[in-house]
Amino acid sequence: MREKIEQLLAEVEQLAAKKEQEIEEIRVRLLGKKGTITQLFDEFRDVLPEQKRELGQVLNTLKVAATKKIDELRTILDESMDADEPQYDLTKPGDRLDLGGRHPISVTKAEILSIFNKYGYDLAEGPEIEDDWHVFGALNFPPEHPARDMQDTFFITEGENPVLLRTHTSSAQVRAMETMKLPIRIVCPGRVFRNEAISARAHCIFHQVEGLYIDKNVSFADLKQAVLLFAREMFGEQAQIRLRPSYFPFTEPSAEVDVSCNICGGKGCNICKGTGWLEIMGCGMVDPNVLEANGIDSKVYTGFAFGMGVERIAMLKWQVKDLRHYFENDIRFLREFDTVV
Ligand code: 2U9
Repeated sequence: MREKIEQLLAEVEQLAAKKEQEIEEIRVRLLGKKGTITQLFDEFRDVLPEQKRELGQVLNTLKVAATKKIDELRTILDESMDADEPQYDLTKPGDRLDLGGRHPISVTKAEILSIFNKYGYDLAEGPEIEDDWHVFGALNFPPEHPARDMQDTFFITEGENPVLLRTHTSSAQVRAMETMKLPIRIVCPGRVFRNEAISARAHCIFHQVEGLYIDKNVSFADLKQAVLLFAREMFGEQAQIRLRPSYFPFTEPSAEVDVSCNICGGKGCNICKGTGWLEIMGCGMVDPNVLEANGIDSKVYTGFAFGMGVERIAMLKWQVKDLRHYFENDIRFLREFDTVV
């Protein structure tokens, strides 16, 4: 045993290592549970009592020497690492990558567009910065209409035909009427701007999708069918709709569309405020004044139009109670949706 201890002492003296992994291997080989030195301590139990004192001393010397050597090797390695290039531990697990995902408003907008695309609607887009004619004039807004007021609209310039931020995507539909040949069947998505106080139900910036269909013999029944098909694709096969009379300058007759509440199935709950119905959009037959203002003969052509707020549709679909969540981009909120990885 003594010979073995002396041999190991000499070996310990010569130990060298270039990597942390090599040092760890040395430690395990000598001092680990089944290490050579640990085994010598096991064998020491069977040594004759008269040899115990002397052998015990050298065995302890060996253990101390090995421990000291391993510490030394670590210090040398640490110092060399500080001086050299940074060392990389390729065995370390990688950092978690937070991949981005699509915002729930983008997902909802894409879903709305894909439904109408399936029914033959083309995509049409227009500028966010517009003039008075495309936002109001061509859409039958009388000069004294409140939307033309500074209180309701963000104006960039003043004067005869002011420059302003569009308050609806109808302006993009006006531009489409200027350039496209009839019949027209389009959907216009985009951001719109209204001079409103921000609350749980309103924001000064929001997203709309509007639709327009102009052809010969387009009727209110066609409009009702288009709205019903959309409601069923968006809210489920069981969805019912109802139309309530309304007023917009650009449509006559006009209606607000409600869908049967997808939470209580129409029985009445706190989401639908006990009514069984949720308002999803507005619609109507394009006012003949609008057709004429855009060079379309209203005796030959008729059309329907509809408009919806994307945030509102997304709130109803996912039961989000406060619109402001969509603008704050809190990752905890966004992760609630399947759209963020
Ligand atoms: C043209 C002619 C008519 C678009 C329409 C609505 C009804 C409507 C609102 C829904 C909620 C706006 O986002 S909201 O506040 N919109 O109710 N929009 S019909 O009518 C048009 C568009 C273009 C040439």
